[in-house]
Amino acid sequence: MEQEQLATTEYTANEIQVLEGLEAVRRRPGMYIGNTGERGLHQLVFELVDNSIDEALAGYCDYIEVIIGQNGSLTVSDNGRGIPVDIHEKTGLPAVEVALTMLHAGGKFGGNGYKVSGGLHGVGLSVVNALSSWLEIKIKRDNKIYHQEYRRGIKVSELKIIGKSKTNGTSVTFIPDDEIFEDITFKKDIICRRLQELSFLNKGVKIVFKDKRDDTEKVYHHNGGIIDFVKYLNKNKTPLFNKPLYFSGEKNNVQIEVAMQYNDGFNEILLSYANNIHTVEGGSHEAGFKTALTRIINDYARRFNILKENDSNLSGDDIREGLAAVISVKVIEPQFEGQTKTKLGNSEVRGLVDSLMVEKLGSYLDENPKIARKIVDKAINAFRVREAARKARELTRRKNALEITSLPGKLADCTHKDPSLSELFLVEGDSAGGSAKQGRDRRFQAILPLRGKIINVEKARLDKILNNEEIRTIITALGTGIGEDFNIDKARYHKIILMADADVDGSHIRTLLLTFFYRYMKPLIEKGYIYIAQPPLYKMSRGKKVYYLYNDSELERFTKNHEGERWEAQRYKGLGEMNAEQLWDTTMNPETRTLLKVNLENAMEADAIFSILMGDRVQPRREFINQHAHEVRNLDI
Ligand code: 0RA
Repeated sequence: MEQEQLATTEYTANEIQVLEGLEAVRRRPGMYIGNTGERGLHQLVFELVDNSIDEALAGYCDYIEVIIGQNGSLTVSDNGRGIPVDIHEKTGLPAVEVALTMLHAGGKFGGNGYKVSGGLHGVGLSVVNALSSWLEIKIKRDNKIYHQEYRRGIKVSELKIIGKSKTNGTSVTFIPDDEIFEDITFKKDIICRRLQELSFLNKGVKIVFKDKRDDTEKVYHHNGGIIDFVKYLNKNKTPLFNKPLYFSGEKNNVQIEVAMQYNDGFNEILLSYANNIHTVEGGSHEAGFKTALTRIINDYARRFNILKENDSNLSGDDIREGLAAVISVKVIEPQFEGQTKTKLGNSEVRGLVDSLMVEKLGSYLDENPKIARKIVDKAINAFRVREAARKARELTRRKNALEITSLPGKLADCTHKDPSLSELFLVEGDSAGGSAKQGRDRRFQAILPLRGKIINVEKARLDKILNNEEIRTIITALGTGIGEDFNIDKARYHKIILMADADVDGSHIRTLLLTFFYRYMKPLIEKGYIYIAQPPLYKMSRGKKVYYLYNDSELERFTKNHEGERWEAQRYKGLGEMNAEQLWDTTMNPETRTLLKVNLENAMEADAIFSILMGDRVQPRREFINQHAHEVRNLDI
């Protein structure tokens, strides 16, 4: 009797613990997945994919399938060992049930855990379960198929055997909870971009994506791993040599991989990853790579007398001009630091990457003197051009000083001088510029109309870029200087708002400006000073009632809600079609407008896309635009 009661109490305690755990996730989803918007929604998918990738890293899985169902569900399947189903001693429940219902369970079952892990370290499954209105799991193991279903994290069936199977694997299908997420529509391009990245980072793993909503399918499979990644980054460029350099090794339990290839352009693309997580803010692995590369190339140039005794050393920037590189490390206990937790902190990694580079790049250069020579010559050329650009810049600066650093005539400045309160609108076209000047609140809003051609910074060097009229006007208006002289403390505005038409030309100008800021004034993006204005696409009016609609889904909703009523619809083709008052009401008034903040991550992610859209080889660009024509409006944000 006593024993029975004890058992009941224990069971209840367990159950309470489960409910409390999942309730915590449901009450504060942001703590577990960041937010409940588009990002958080897709984080659920990535948590599941990470689990399967972990199984692949452990060496038991080489196939992952991600399927968006017709009903908006999402399935992640793999051919790993299958999540264990045996009874977990402490709870008396099947291990898989523990993984699905208890926070911090999963991942490391009985010491069989993985060496390295990204994501939430195995808490992912229970978080996805807690935030799903429905979830089903199928496990193939021990020649059987097991099955269980959940609603909002609570089981609605016991784990049951529903069939036989000769193969092993795990398959999870879920529908995100519409009580939690603002919108539960999965976005194909967000998912595919990450799957492609994972397939580069985990060579040999085949990742298949299927979208049953429109019957499309993509296969990501790279036996070349990050070598293929680098080739992809250079896809529309002209490489200096055919095969990317590739170095890998394991040191002190840290797995290190580096792939790099130069192109004949001037930009640097360096992507670093720790445990499959994109370390946007860099960290010890990136620092080790950069310092080692600079030192090794300088040593080589001196050893072969390409740099003479009196020559100064080549700088890191010179040596990385035209470089596309990917660094991927896998660390047992990664420490992520920095504002966005995307900076690798483990300090020992720096030296490990450095010594791998010395070993491998050092001997590579000795064995491939022709390629070594090309790399050194490229850096020396970069050094000379940089010197010339610096002189040109000094000239411009002196010229500016003579002009008493006067602000550009086209700029309608604001009266406030406090940058933290001031906004600068960069407006496409004179007519919209005119309306913006009339409509603005002149106390804190400045207007700079852009009319001339903005130079494509992807194709030109700094000295040439600085000769472009529009770019110079922008630099002067911002007050920050540029490149090495850039000083964010001198920014005259803390909101810089790009305001362009919602058409092809507008998106072209937006892309050019974003590329320019990204390449030469990156701190503006890092600090969150750059915004994109959101002008309405439609005006609906009926008598005195007026509504502005900002995208097609708003139009769809509006049409549904006002069926049978007679509304007059106007589609705005450009900002110029709005008068000053309308422009203020819809796009400029801080009380009513919406602005899109540009962050480094979306700018970074867009990087390969920037290059494809802006780069110098025309053919891949055409292919890209044809393929993605319908998405291009979103891509340049
Ligand atoms: C722990 C132990 C074992 C497998 C897994 C976890 C596992 C988890 C997931 C999540 C998605 N796919 C997965 N595949 C495997 C296996 C233990 C054993 O068989 O010895």
